[in-house]
Amino acid sequence: MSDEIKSGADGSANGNYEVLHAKSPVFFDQYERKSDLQHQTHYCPGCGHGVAHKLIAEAIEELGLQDRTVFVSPVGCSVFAYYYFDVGNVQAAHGRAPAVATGIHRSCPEKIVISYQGDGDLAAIGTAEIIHSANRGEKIAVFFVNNAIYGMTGGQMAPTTLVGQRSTTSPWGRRVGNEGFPLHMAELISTLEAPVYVERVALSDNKNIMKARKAVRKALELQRDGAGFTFVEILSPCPTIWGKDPVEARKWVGEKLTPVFPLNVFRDRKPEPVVGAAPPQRLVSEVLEISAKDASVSVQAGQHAHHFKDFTIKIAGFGGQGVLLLGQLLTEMGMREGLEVSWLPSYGPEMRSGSAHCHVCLSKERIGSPLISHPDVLIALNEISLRKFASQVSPGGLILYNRDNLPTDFAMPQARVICLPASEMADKLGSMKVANIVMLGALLEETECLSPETALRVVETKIKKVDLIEVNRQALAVGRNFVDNQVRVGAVSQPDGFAY
Ligand SMILES: Cc1ncc(C[n+]2csc(CCOP(=O)(O)OP(=O)(O)O)c2C)c(N)n1
Ligand code: SF4
Repeated sequence: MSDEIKSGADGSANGNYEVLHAKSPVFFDQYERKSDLQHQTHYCPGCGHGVAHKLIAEAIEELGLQDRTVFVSPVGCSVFAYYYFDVGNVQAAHGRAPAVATGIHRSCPEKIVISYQGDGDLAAIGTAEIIHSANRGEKIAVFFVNNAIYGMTGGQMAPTTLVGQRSTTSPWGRRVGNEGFPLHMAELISTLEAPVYVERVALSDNKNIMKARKAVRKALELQRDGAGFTFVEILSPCPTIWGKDPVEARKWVGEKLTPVFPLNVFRDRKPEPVVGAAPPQRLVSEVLEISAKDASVSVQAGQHAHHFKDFTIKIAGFGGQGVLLLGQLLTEMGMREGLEVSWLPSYGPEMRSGSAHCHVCLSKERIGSPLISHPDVLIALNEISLRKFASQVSPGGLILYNRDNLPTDFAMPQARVICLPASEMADKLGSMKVANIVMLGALLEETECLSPETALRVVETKIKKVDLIEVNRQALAVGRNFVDNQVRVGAVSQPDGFAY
């Protein structure tokens, strides 16, 4: 990708003029996240997304906002905006970009947060999110790329599809009696009180692209000034799905889309002073209930030697066995010991009795994905989980199984197995509920992945009922002792570990 092309036969400026094509530094030099063709975008020729991206990148650059910008990309053809923009990037679930942007801006108010969305994303699945974020006056810039169709999925009807326009889901053309009228999002948003700036522009010709450029810049300027919610609707060509060449498609924006979606500044005003107090901002340590006392323990616990770069644990059982809670305890312990952590729960609609599992990563480095294919440890709280997940455990990994023995017909996996009747042990302590804490004790004793002192502290913070704290302490100790005794005594040792 060359930054500069000089005119003239000899390759240098010919004295009359010099043509410069500069790539905004807000775009990456090379699109390394793409597997091939890393010098070009994934968009079709003539697609409006590329132009909209360029206008946004230029405005970010001109306003000097690159280091402060977080770009929330949608689901749709622009799902991969993070391939291109060298800013903070988050990719939101379909339609949820304004909600994600809200969270980002509220927790990092100094950031310039962009929600970039197509018409299927914003005006169909995400109608609630856009209306409510606009109504709350969130300080985010929304760029709404309206190409009157679902591009990415092959041309289904969008809320903005024109009356009579054919799509794969309206093959005879959109009929008002059946599919209703096109939604005019800019007009809708401008009926709300909070938004400060709402404009519709079109990528139909150079003159209108220059107007779009100004609108994009203005929206970002207002974000820089902390003014409030800004919304720019960009009528945009989708040559591929419309079945037109890029030139025809651009013309179609001007001739067909613009009459239905008139270009206008619908709102441009100073924000009203906010009535009522802003919601209280609480410290993260307060929200997590980490007191000064806990913080001092976490410094001590931070001295625990972690004999791993990363350590992954899968916990599985029935809902109600404390599967998810055990995962949360481990991640909180990891956090307090200064590790990167992630916790990914998975459970059915049932609150109790259905199967549940969660993935926990503890790492000294940033975690790429919270999903674990081959855990170092499986904690199987029931037989179904053992049968389902044992084969996933990394060779040389560990399985903690909540029974005296493995099922007789169970093929030994390539992992060490410790069978401990955690539920029975918990029952003897007076509460079946602490079987998960017995397992935690066994895990800590066997792997030394985290410090038992941190475990105690976290359990004490999490358990609200004072009379339950003692039984949890005992459960932790019982789990640790079980492993300790077995190892010391040598128990029934098997060639591939100790299963008994
Ligand atoms: C929850 C969910 N529902 C549906 C889909 C399928 N889906 C992916 S993109 C898309 C529509 C995208 O259209 P639009 O927002 O107009 O963006 P464009 O591709 O035209 O830029 C749909 C329905 C999905 N990925 N997730
Ligand atoms: S399908 Fe349409 S919106 Fe998607 S990249 Fe191609 S031209 Fe752009």
